[in-house]
Amino acid sequence: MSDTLTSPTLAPVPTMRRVVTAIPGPKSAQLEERRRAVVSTGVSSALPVYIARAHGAILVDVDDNALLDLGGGIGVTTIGHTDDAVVAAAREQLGDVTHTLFTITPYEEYIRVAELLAEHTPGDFAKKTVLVNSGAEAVENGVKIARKYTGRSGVAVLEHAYHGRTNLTMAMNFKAMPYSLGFGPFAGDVYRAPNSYPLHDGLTGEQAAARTIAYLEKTVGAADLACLVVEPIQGEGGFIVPAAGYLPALQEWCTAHGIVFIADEIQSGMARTGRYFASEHFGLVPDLVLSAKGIAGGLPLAGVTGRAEIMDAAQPGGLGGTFGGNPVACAAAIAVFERIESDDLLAEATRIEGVLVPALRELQARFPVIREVRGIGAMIAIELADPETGAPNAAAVGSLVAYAAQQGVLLLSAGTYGNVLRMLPSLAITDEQLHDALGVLESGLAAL
Ligand code: PLZ
Repeated sequence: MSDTLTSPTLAPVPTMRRVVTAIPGPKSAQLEERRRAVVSTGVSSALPVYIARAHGAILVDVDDNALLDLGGGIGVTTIGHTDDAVVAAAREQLGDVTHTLFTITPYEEYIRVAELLAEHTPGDFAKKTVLVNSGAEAVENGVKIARKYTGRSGVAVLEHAYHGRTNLTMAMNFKAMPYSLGFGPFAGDVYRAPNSYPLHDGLTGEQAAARTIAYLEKTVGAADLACLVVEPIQGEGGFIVPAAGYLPALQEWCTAHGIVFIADEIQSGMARTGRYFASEHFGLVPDLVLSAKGIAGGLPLAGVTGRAEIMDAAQPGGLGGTFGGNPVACAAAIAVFERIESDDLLAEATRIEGVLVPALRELQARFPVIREVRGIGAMIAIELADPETGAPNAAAVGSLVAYAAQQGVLLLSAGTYGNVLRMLPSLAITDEQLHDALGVLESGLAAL
C-alpha cells in the first residue's frame, strides 16, 4: 500500500498516523493563544490541535502531525474527509450557483435531496422534506410541524437524550452541564421520561417501554402530547442501544394516541450503522425522521422528512430560512447518497463493527474496567466503570482519550457521566487503521 493518498484539493495526506511534535505542537499552541483572545470561551475544543488538511480517516495538523480520526467530527464525515466525489460535486455547484434562497427562487438540487430522503428513510408512503442548516434546527422544525399537525403542545423526550443547543433543544437535553446551565428560561411543555438502558436498568424492552409510557401517561397524558422524540441509538448519552422491543412498543403507543413519533437520526443515521437509518435495525417506521451530520459529507445540511400529511400541516411560509438547503450543501448530499449506493458503503459500517466489536470484547476480558462493549456498525462504544464499586469511571475515559491523543489517535468521550468512550470512524477507515487504533487503546488500558 502506498503511504500517501492524494487529496484532490491539497497536498498529500498520509494514510497512517504520524506524530512529529508534542500534541498539541508549537504551531497549534500559537493558534490557541490567538484563539483565547478572540473566540468565546463558551466554545471549547476537545483537542486543541489545529487541522490544516484531511482525507479519508486522517487529519493533518498545522505541525504536520497526522491524526487517525475515530470521531469524524462527531459522525459527520461518515464517508471520509474530503471525499473526492463530494469535493468535486460541491466545487462544481459553487461555480454554478452558490445561493438563491429556495423560498425566493428554487433549484433542482433541493428537490433531489428530498427525493433521496423520501426513498431512503423507512416507510413506504408519500413523504416530504424541509431542509435546514443544523441538527438542532431539524429538531426544532420537527417539533413545530408535529405541534401544528396535532394541535397539541407537549413534547416527550427520554433521559440521556441530546438534541441541540437552541432554546427548545436545550430544554430537551438530559444534561444541564454544559448545555443549559444558566441559559434559561427554557421552553416549556417538554417532558422527560425514563429510557431503556439495558446495562443499568436490567429491564426487557417490554418492561422499559411500559415504564416510559406509564411515566408519560401519569405526568402529561397522551392527549396533550404532540410528539415523542427519540434517538434510536442515543449518541451523546453514550451510544445506548435500547433493549429489543422497546422502541416498537413506544411507536405503537404513539400511533394509538395520535402522537407523532419522531426519530432523531442526526448521529445514528446516514449509513452510520450499516443501514441508512438506525431505525431500520429496530423495525421502526417513524412518522418523521431528522437527519443532519453525515448527510452532506461535512457541509452544513439537515432535514426533516416524513409522512406527507404531517409535513404539509405547516402553512406556506411557515418553514424555511435563509441558508436552509443551500445548493452547495445539497450537491454534496447528492454525492454522498451516490457514493453510498455505488460503493456499497452500508457494508463498510458492518465491516467496521466486525473488526471493532470482537477486538473490544477481547480487551474487556483482560481489562475489567470495561463494563460493556456496545453499538451497531460504525457506532461502537465501551462503558467504563470501577471494577470494584461499579461507579462510572470518567477518569479512565479521560486518561484513555488523552493517552490516545498523544499517540496520534483521536477518540471521543460520551455519556451522561462521561464514562463512555465512543468510536464513530468514517466508513473509509481501513482495517489496518482500525487495528492500529485498537493497539493504541490496548496500551492506554495497560497504562491506566
Ligand atoms: N441530535 C442526536 O447528536 C449533535 C453535538 C456536538 P447540531 N450532536 C453533537 C456538540 O458538542 O455540539 C446532535 C445529535 C443529535 C441533535 C444534535 C444537534 O445537531 O447540528 O449540532 O445542531
